[in-house]
Amino acid sequence: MTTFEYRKSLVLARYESLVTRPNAPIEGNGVYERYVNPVITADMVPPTWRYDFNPATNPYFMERIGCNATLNSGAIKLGDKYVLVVRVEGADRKSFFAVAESPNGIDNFRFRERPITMPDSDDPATNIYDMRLTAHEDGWIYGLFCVERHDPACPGDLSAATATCGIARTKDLDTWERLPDLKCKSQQRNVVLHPEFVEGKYALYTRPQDGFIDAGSGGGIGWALVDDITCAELGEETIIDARYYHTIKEVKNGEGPHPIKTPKGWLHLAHGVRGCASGLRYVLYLYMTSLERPWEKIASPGGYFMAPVGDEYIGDVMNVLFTNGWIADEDGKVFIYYASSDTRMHVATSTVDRLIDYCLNTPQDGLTTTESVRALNRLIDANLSYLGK
Ligand code: BGC
Ligand code: BMA
Repeated sequence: MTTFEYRKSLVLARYESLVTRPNAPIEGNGVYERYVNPVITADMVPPTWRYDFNPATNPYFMERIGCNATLNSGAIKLGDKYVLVVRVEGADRKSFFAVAESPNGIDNFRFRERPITMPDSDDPATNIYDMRLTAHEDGWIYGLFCVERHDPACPGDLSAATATCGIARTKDLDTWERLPDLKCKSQQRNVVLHPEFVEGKYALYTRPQDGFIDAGSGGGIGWALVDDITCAELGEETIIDARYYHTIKEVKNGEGPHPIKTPKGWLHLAHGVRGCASGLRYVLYLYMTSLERPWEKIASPGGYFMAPVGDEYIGDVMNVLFTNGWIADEDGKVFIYYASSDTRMHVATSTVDRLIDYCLNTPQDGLTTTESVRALNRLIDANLSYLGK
């Protein structure tokens, strides 16, 4: 057997066993279940994207185009398929979007034949990433994502960049109509389209920020109405979920995917960031807003909902969980898709009922040690009296 034949069969066999590997839940804290395996890793990118399959031009069956990571994915249910629009990052640090589909939401994710060719806007980007998908009541599926460019105001600084919200829409996730980027005063990463019209307008969750990295004076997750999504311009932004000193969202926070509509209110999933000696720590949290007034917070469970554990700590950007996709099934099951350390995709499952229970019955962050101990003692008192001790 030639090197080519040997290596080709090895690579294909490894790929096949990875994409068909069954997944299984791990019993956890009762709020959600993690799973034994990640759902998508860089090794699950199709071999035809990485290898030249012609023995004449690739006698060693060497990899030609490396894939570095599969991370922050948008999610949507299409028919009976669980679909992710994955942020795939090449070895060259450029991210692109690619659709991966699974029959059950927890394993057997397979990429479509090609990645998405996203049309450029008038001002081409260097990098695009972190798409939030919204099947809007106007009939389109929207993808809002971060568009990164070198900052033209700082020609001498190679790391100076700008973050803007890119907007595109589709019916099938293959062909996209690119709309103009969101016009606004501040930089924007983490912009999310609400699925319903509000007061006849498109509604956006935003995250105003002073610079490319710093949220600075940007107070948290914002809310804004937009008249026309085909030339979207941000007017007034109201902060609906503020950052606080000495909490999990001291430095930054951002909406994850669009909220899930439940009988008790809109259920939101977001990320919070704090700084520490080893860098930034990204965790996930939940909150709820009113059904009629999605900009009004009605529940704010304290602390994080999910933080990295075990291998999730390790990756390109350590100590990071990030999410921009979840799927709520008709029967109330919820699939939470999250990336660990900017490297791989995982799923966690729960139900709408359990997540609401979590939101309504987890004590709010009292913002001081004294309040935290008070909350603990309330639980202990209730337990001691219930248990008759
Ligand atoms: C990276 C993002 C990151 C951002 C801010 C970008 O260059 O691609 O993953 O969130 O910088 O750190
Ligand atoms: C950001 C996000 C993500 C990323 C995270 C950690 O600001 O927008 O792209 O997962 O940082 O690097």
